[in-house]
Amino acid sequence: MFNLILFGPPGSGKGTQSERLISKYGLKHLSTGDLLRSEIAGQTPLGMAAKSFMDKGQLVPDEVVIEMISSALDNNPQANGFLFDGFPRTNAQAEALDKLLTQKGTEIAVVLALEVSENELVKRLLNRGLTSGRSDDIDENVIRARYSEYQKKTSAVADYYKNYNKVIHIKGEGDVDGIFESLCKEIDARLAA
Ligand code: B4P
Repeated sequence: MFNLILFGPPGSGKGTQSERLISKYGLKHLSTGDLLRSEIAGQTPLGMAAKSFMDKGQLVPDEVVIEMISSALDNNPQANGFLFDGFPRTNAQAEALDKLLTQKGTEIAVVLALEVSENELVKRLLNRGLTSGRSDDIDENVIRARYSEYQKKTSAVADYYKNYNKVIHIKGEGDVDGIFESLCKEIDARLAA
């Protein structure tokens, strides 16, 4: 089983690159953002609780997303491996993920961290907001709040995995194909090892 984390600030290209990576490597895509948005669309109690955080650009409480990921892992026993997109976003989530994977006799192979400047992130997300219908992409203040949450709570997750020598930094600016090639090079090297 090959498990990877696609890491980076909001708007860094995690969702965009995940789509291509799952299709090339046959991994199961687990995006906490997508899972939360589908709960919101279904107007479930979990979705309604999550929406109030997401609309302000804040992270949803750890216990909610950890429970969602735990169920998703249990519901996919046949997967060849998982691509975690937008998870973990706090050290508590990273520790919980390690435990869940250990219980299944597997682990994270690599964390690929996309690097993009704040101004470029804001530009991309405002641009996506023109068509995505996502309420958290329309207001620049909410986008900046998401970036600030990333700096306060999420960037430390890279240090958590650095302790295990699992983090590779990838330049996330430039054309989507070139970034995809850089990601594939790192994955292929680990699959061949
Ligand atoms: P997510 O759904 O994870 O959203 P994101 O970080 O904004 O998106 P992503 O990074 O995938 O976007 P992409 O770059 O592909 O999270 C939304 C919210 O959910 C969070 O704020 C939080 O409230 C909550 N949440 C989710 N997971 C959570 C967790 N684990 N714990 C707590 N809360 C959680 O796309 C951005 C745009 O850039 C697109 O328009 C794309 O076309 C464009 N783009 C991509 N690559 C490009 C490139 N190379 N050049 C130019 N544009 C590019």
